[in-house]
Amino acid sequence: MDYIKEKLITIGRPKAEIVKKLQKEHGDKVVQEVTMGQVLSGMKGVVSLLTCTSKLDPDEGIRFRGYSIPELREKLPKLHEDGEPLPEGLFYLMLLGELPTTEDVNFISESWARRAQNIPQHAFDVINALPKSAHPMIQFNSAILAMSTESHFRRAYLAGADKKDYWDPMYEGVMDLISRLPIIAAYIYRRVFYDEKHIEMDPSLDWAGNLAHMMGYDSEEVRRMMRLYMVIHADHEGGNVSAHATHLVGSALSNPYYSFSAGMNGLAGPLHGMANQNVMHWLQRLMDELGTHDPSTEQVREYAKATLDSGRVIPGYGHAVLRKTDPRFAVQLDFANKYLPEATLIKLVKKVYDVVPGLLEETGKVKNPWPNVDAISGSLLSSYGITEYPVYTMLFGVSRALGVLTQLIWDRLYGLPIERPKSQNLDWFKEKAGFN
Ligand code: NMX
Ligand code: MLT
Repeated sequence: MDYIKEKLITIGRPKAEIVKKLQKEHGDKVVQEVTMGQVLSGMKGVVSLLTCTSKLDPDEGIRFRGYSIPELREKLPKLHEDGEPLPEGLFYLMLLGELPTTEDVNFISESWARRAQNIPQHAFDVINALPKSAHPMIQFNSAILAMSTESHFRRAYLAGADKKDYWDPMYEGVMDLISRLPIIAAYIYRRVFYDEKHIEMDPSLDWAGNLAHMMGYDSEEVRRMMRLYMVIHADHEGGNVSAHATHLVGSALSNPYYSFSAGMNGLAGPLHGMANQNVMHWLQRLMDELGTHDPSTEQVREYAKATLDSGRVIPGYGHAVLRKTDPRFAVQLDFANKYLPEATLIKLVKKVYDVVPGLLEETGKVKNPWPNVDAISGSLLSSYGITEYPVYTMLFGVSRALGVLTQLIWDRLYGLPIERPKSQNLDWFKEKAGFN
């Protein structure tokens, strides 16, 4: 057993005991009152999930095991003094709840590079069977499902593994799956946009650096940006659509490939991860319609207003939980101000930031008028030469695997049961409201 697994089980067993004790001895404690409004507006604010990897505060934003994004940038191991933290370190932190050393990060990096070697050929065959015009998320998800033939978890379950040991094959599957996602994503990218001229992985590189390399970007600048992108998209507590869907499907003891695939189907929705692509279409259309890359603030305001007047959302703005500017937006803006102060798209993003919150506030209904992570991420990628918008959500997905799959290991460590909330029909709600 590798030392990460040993640590995990040492930390995990007592916590699993606590969960059992809470269920058994405190099962009748009332957690909160739930209103009809909450149920009918997407269960907002209803505490119904146990998640340990990260926690979201409406004003402050995300904390991973207690650490904010600026703290992670300071404390997680990096390859270079002025670089960005390695996602391997964030994975370690989310899994074990403690900051990793450089040796821990190297161990994970090497383990992922080794595990990445064994992708079954049929995963690539499945991708190749799809038309190149199929959205990268379709290709990505098909490959994820195809790789489930390799599931350790499924094999262990069929072999009659003890329930308390489920976390172990889950860990193995999660490590395999995470290690392979950059290869799959880069393969799809090069297939669709670079005439199938694929680039081999370089096992000496880190996980995010390798993704940039296999996509065809070998400068240290792009690798640095990719490390940041992979860290900030990794997790957003348990209730977001991709995390919740992964967790829900996992609760049926579906293997990590099935579970993550469910999460990725959710991420592909325009109100969730696909918003990063839609922001770029929205900005592109703005520039095309106005015939300039440098519109005036007034022109941006009119364009945004026309979007709202036609009953559409402004992508990249608003959030189901956040009530302030997303710190993931802020950190990308900082990064862009430092490394890309003259980039046209970043200047445009700033103009949009100047006018859209005010317009959304004027609608009187938008709960959070501030930008979310997607308002700038595509412009950052594009400014570094990764201009193919349809791959942006897939890159989000590669990163999101770190958080949601770590939580899946913990779900099995905790021994969480199948999830099955209660539903009611409209008459029941009418009766509750006292309708005749
Ligand atoms: N532009 C226009 N209208 C909006 C926006 C926006 N950006 N955000 C919210 N609204 C509307 C929303 O459609 C709803 O309208 P109605 O009552 O007519 O149905 C009203 O404001 C109230 O919605 P909220 O309670 O503020 O937001 P909710 O929690 O329902 O939805 C989002 C949250 C994120 C889905 C929503 O803000 C949105 O659609 N944003 C644009 C898409 C986006 O950027 N998604 C990415 C989120 C982050 N991620 O990566 O997942
Ligand atoms: C996310 O990163 O998952 C999004 O910001 C959506 C959410 O948290 O609901």
